[in-house]
Amino acid sequence: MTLRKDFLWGGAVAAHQLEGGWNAGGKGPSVADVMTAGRNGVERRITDGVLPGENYPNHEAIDFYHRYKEDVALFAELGLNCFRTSIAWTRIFPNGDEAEPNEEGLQFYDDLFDECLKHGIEPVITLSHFELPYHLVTEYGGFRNRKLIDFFVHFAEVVMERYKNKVKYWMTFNEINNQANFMRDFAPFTNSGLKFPEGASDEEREVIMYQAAHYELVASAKVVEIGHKINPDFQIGCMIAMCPIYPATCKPEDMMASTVAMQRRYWFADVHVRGHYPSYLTAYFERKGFDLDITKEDKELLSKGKVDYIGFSYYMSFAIKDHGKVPTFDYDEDKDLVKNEFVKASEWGWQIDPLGLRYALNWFNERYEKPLFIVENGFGAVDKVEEDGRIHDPYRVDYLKAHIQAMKEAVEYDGVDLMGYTPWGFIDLVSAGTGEMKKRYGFIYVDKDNEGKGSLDRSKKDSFEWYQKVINSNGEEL
Ligand code: BGP
Repeated sequence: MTLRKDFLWGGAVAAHQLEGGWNAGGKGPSVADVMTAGRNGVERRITDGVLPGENYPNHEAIDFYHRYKEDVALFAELGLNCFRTSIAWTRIFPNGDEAEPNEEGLQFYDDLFDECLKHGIEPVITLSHFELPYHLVTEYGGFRNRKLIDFFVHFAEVVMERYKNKVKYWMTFNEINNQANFMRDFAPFTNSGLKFPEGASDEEREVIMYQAAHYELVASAKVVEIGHKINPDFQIGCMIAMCPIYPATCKPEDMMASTVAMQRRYWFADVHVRGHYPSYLTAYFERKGFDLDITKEDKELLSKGKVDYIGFSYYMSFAIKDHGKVPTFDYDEDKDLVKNEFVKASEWGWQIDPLGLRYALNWFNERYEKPLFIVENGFGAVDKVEEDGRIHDPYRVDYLKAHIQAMKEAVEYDGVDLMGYTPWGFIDLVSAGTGEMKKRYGFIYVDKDNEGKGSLDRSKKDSFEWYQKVINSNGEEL
């Protein structure tokens, strides 16, 4: 069995990581706009508003906001038939809680989607990709507040109605499950906008996180339901960050630790897909005595708003060892995750494991029997412009080739129903984790360094022609 004839070959980005124009066209500040660049091992910081003299890499990013026409032409030359991006919530609702949308923001995405469609490129849209309006954090405390459900649903309804004839594929919250691993004061990888009270215990943080996650899941379910009414052809998915967690050895305790660790990270998908909380999580809430605001109406909404497909990112796998106690949700991931000696890692310590992608596809397929969509995969590396003025990036091609091979095996041998593949950051952009430009994923080089200097000119890396060939042959030629 080969890949579907209508396989979605694309590339993935997020508005805040490439658009720039952070206050253009009536846009308000998002969480990403008040986040500094991390450098040399220093983590990114979320500041209280935009402070003079600080470096905010997302403000200009790669200036896609002003250059999208030329860029989309390049995407077409690359051969993409789809383009995954997000709609910056703050372009449409600058503060997030307004009743009326900002027409200039809506127009920008109309123009962008028209440009894509003109070139035969289908937009695939994430509604929230780590870019919550900053006002919703300062005024409401982010998604720990139930009011955020209505704000998000209103935003989603406005854009789904507006683009109902231009966009068919949607995803609600990018990597919704990341928040289970970012219960620190610093949370660049979530959509929740949570600030934890100083000195909060682990348990207090957990309660805040579970509550926020619940409101997001309810908001997502509502959007699925409303979206299907707006256009019954809509395909609305969730988006899960998938890093399989293998047992470090075949010791039974390691195996059980792996099972529980997988539950702790991936229960979000259970709710999105099955429309209810899994027993292992309700048992945990009961055991802990967590008093969460989960109403009967919420449960009904969850059961009505099941997703059509599962979108997920895959970059790496982990391994876990037994920690001498009965494995439960409150294990310490930082201590219990161990290096996997069978795989190599990137410069940023991300373990490279192509077979893990086949494993992940099988895990989702066995558990849910739903169409799957790999909406992020890629290799962050430092690129060097060689004397001939080009970037030769065989390391990137090697990584992607091996992953596409594994994905094809999952289709051919395991019968997985796979909709498409959109490698992450196919045009260089600002790294979400570090805020740097030097961690690059692209087939298209953008001339901008870590200090923000450069012409912003675009050029092709060797991987550009390679991916072109892959798409042209529908994955036959790698
Ligand atoms: C995912 C995010 C993306 C992207 C990617 C790579 O978690 O959905 O936004 O940035 O990771 O991460 P980084 O930019 O830190 O290399």
